[in-house]
Amino acid sequence: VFYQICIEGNIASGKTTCLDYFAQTTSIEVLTEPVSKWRNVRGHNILGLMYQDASRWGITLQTYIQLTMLEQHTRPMISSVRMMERSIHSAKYIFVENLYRRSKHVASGKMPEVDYVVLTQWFDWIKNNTDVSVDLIVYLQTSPKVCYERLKRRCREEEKIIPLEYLEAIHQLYEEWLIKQTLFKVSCPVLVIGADHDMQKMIEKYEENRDQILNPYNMQ
Ligand code: DTP
Repeated sequence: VFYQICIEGNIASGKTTCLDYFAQTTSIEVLTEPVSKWRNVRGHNILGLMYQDASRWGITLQTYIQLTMLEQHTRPMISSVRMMERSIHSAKYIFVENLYRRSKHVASGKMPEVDYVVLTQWFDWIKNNTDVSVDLIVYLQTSPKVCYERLKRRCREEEKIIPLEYLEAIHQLYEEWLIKQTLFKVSCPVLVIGADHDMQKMIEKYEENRDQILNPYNMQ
């Protein structure tokens, strides 16, 4: 039996710390988000381009992210448990949705309907014809303000122009998807971990939740 666990949460919610903890203290397979690929597609930084001009580059980035996520989900398992950072599901249900939806938030309503429809048809085809299923979602729940502070501190070049409103919009969608469960169907258990704390406290939380995370069927 294979378990696939996805770590989900806002930008700078601490997913990397979580993945590092499990990579260092267990023998499970840990896949980090292929963000370096998005920053260098034969020399093109499409993540940076998207942050500068979401209307022009949204579809380009999302098409590519969908491909890199599909690669991650369908890669042969090398151990019985695999943990990955985000998923093809959050790429679509959170980030594509945010680009497409019209709201007061920055970067919302920036994707033309036709781009959204084409991406959705690709996504639906992938879901129906390949196995991108997940056994457990671990949701690192943060407040957007805390993420904003962390983002400013880490100073990643592309992210300098991200306003608080963007993190609030992403947060809202995550809450609708995984807590209220009104956005899209969630077909696996969700473990929510409050993640506004410092690193030391977060490690303690991962220790506390370790067995439950590593054996998702415990949750049902
Ligand atoms: P953490 O701080 O939680 O460890 P991170 O290093 O911030 O995680 P992210 O998962 O937030 O890593 O992703 C890195 C960057 O890519 C960040 O600027 C958000 C952006 N990003 C991720 N997925 C998408 C997507 N589908 N569409 C647009 N941008 C995305």
